Order: sequence, then C-alpha cells, then structure tokens
Amino acid sequence: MAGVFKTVTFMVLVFAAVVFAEDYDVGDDLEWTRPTDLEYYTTWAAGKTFRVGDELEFDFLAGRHDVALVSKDAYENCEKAKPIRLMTTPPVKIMLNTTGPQYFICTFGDHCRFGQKLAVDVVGAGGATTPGAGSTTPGAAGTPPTTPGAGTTTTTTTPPAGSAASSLGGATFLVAFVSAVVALF
Ligand SMILES: [Cu+2]
Repeated sequence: MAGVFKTVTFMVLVFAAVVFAEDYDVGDDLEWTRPTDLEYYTTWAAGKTFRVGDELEFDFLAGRHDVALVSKDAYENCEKAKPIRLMTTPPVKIMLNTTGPQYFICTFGDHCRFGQKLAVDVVGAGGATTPGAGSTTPGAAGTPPTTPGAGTTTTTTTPPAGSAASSLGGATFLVAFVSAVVALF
C-alpha cells in the first residue's frame, strides 16, 4: 500500500515540477532577429526571472539567423569565431539547467552588433542566485543586474508539500525528488 502512495505522490510532484517550469519565447512578437533597438533583448530579459528548468525558445527563419551559445567575452564583443555551441535549425529550444549567466548571439553578419544578443541570469531554487565561479554581475554590456532576491522573495518558511514545487526550480526539484524516491525503494 505504501508503495502505491509513494508512486502517486511521485507522479503528483513530477507534474507540479513540469507545471511550474516556464517556457519563454525569446523576443516575444519580434522573435529572434536583428532588432532596430540595440537594447531590445536586454529589455526583454529585464524583469524576468529565469530558473533552472525553464526553457528558452528562439524562433527565426532558417538560414537567416542562428543561435550561438557563447562566453561572456564573446557576447560583449560579438565574437563569432568559436561559439560553445551553434544551433542553426529553428526553433532552437534551450533548457536552462545550470545556474548563472548564459549568453547567446546570432552569428549572421552584423546582427549581434545591432543587438541580436541575449544574456540571461539563471537562478536556482527559491530565486537565490548561486553565483558560479567567476560570475561577476552578468552583462556588463548592459543587462541590468536584477538584484538577486530583492524583488522575488517568495517567503517560504517550511512550505506545505503542494507549494514546495513553486519555490524550487523545476529541474532541480525533479532531480532531488527522484533521488529521494529512489532512496526510499
Ligand atoms: Cu541574426
């Protein structure tokens, strides 16, 4: 009987973890393109809280743009030569699975220099930033540092089982819970 209960609890919590993860359409209506406003994607990212487990979706015309995951340096200087990862087939979906800043640019023409670049700062459980090694407030190039925690204090003092998921990043939560369940059996 206990086994059934555990299984049900597990399924409910997995569902909760999935529900609380957010999918972001990068750039909203403009999608992923060369903007007329240099700060367009900086503005788009400002005020959003990106958490582990959330997903970024870049939509663009194939062959006109691409998505390069790059270093902070490459982001700031629009250095296109050696991206960490280059993704060319839309839609490009990026699962945010680590905390800390992540940088994306388009490698076509001058697109990056014209503002087709995105920096996001990914936070983990409860909105607390776990500053990765060497992460100095992301985006010296213009991303306003979203004073971690200041705006989004989700007053969590021993939350009931149901609301636990909301205060945790989806993926982190999932991994932690799966580990717990495996340990139980
Ligand atoms: Cu482009």
